[in-house]
Amino acid sequence: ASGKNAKDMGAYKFWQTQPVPRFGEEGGKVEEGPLKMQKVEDIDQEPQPLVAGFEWVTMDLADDEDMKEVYELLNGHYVEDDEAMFRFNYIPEVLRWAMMAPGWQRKYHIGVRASQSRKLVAFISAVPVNIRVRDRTFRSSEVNFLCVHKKLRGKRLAPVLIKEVTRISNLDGVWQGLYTAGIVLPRPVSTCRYYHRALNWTKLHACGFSPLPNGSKPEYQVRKYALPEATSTKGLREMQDKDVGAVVRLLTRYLARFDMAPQFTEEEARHWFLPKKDGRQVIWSYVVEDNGAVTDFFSFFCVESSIIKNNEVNDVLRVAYLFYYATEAGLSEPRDRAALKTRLNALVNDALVLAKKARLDVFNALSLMDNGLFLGQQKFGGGDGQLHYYLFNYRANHISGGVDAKNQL
Ligand code: NHW
Repeated sequence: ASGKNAKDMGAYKFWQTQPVPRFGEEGGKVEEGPLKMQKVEDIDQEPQPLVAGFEWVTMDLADDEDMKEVYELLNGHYVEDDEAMFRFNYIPEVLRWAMMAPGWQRKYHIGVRASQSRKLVAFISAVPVNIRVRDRTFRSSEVNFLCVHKKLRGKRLAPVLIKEVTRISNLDGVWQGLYTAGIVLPRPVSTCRYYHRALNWTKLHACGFSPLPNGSKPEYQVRKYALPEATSTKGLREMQDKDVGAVVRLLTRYLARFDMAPQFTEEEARHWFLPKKDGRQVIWSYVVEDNGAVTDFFSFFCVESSIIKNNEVNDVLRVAYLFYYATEAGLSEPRDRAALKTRLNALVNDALVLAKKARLDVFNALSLMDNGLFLGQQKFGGGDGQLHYYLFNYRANHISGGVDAKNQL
């Protein structure tokens, strides 16, 4: 997607100067750890100057005016699919959820303004996250919402923004970064494929998201994706504040199965999973309670995508993304895959029912965690998109479980 031969490091004029693993070094096992060691006192106190006519700003997302500017930049210029049919529409509730997570600081909401017009023309952000890679856990900056106004593309502004979020992190003693992207950069630690499950097939078809398969009829598709009115898992209910401790413990045990995962504190779990009561709902989380014990947990969030037609936006798709989940119900031992498969299918089917009730149009999931156990059975179809996971200043052996876990899918 980047239009470059992924093997040719020389083509990455910026990335070849950064502490990231290079292509061509994939083979064999490497010792995992930071690529470059530095000291806070060696880090520049001031940002790199911008070209004439532009200046750095920190945005105040608690301020409605600043939030509106960030929203409008992203709404008009953030990620689109290859055919420019859809573009993410991160509403302020989602932006607050994503960028004001525990430990957030305003200085990580970095903008660039045109000096004369005062217009916000570029942005990058980060929140802190404790990430475990196999048996080592380290603090890192999770970088997101890198965006440059369409009229300023190709002018090497992105590297300047990336260096600035790196500098701010370094001054806080944070030396590692975590980020995902649809494009290939040096060098993914893991790669996942997107899967989609129609909830409202008629709307997905009308906007060009879901083609009518050869030989099929619209009514067959509608019937194929029909869902029950009510959930079926006994003891399933919305997650509440009193569940936070139990959910963190359950999730920590479950995520231990995987080579890379965030480590949630209770405060973080409260933020990421409990629905806020004001504004539009962003996150949905459910638990199964059995005799007073939380045995299962799942969550999904919603991000809208604008439907673009002839450069105009008239409607949005409401897209659910499967978020974290964990289960121990009915498992005689944690690696009991047959029991796990049955349970996850029941839970994810309930998640689909709940997402449909919430009037979401499509449910997305990635080829990660144990998703291979239910994607097929729950009628998810493989999409065109891939998501590459990257670590900055950390050498790690490749993490499978994504697209390369074919036996699961
Ligand atoms: S991925 C979404 C990124 N945003 C979009 O796709 C929005 C639409 N596109 C744009 O706004 C989620 C522009 O096209 C952007 C590039 C701004 C993407 N990640 O300024 P130039 C995230 O937000 C490299 C990293 O001329 P442009 C995660 C590209 O390879 N690098 O391009 C963000 C080239 O370098 P090369 C990317 O089109 C993670 C250089 O930028 C990239 O005007 C950031 C060209 O720059 C991407 N998505 O603007 C890294 N896209 O070496 C964080 C392009 O090939 C690292 N490039 O010559 C960690 C930092 C924290 C460390 C803490 C210690």
